[in-house]
Amino acid sequence: MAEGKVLVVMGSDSDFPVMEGCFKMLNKFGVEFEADVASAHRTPERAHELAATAEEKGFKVIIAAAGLAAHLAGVLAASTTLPVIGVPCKGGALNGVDALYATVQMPTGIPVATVAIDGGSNAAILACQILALSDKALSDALKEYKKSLASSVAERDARLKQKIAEMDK
Ligand code: RP5
Repeated sequence: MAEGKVLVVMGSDSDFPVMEGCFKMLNKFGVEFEADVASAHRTPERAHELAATAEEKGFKVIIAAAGLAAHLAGVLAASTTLPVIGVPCKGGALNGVDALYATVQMPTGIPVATVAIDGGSNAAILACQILALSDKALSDALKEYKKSLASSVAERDARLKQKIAEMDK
């Protein structure tokens, strides 16, 4: 098990398909997490409470996922000095662009590290990288993971060259 733990807050359980990749990635790196549903608009007090008590509960990083007018990450960031990673979720008439803008455009003083629309897996990796600053084993595991990404690109490169070589001239 990694040393730090992560609090994952989702605006709705309907965000689960986006966040499944996040949970899988945290599990892959042995990072303990708690997942909660809390909404910036439907349950603002609960959202505030989760963020305000996260540090004393031992969490090191917060990941917040929400769609539509996605104020959740910003609302959580307003109530803590822990790093907050925002995941804008696709959906609604604007297909996630609304959530991206609402999550990323934070005023000075209250930053949210925003990943791509539906970027749940990257949110987990970024959280792991933050925890890895003080966790050598996790840092080593991340380095191995990045090496495996590089080998998969080398394999794709070889496959591409093979396909081109087999094409009719
Ligand atoms: C947001 O509204 C949630 O994060 C979700 O992405 C979206 C729709 O929520 P539900 O109506 O499905 O609960 O607050």
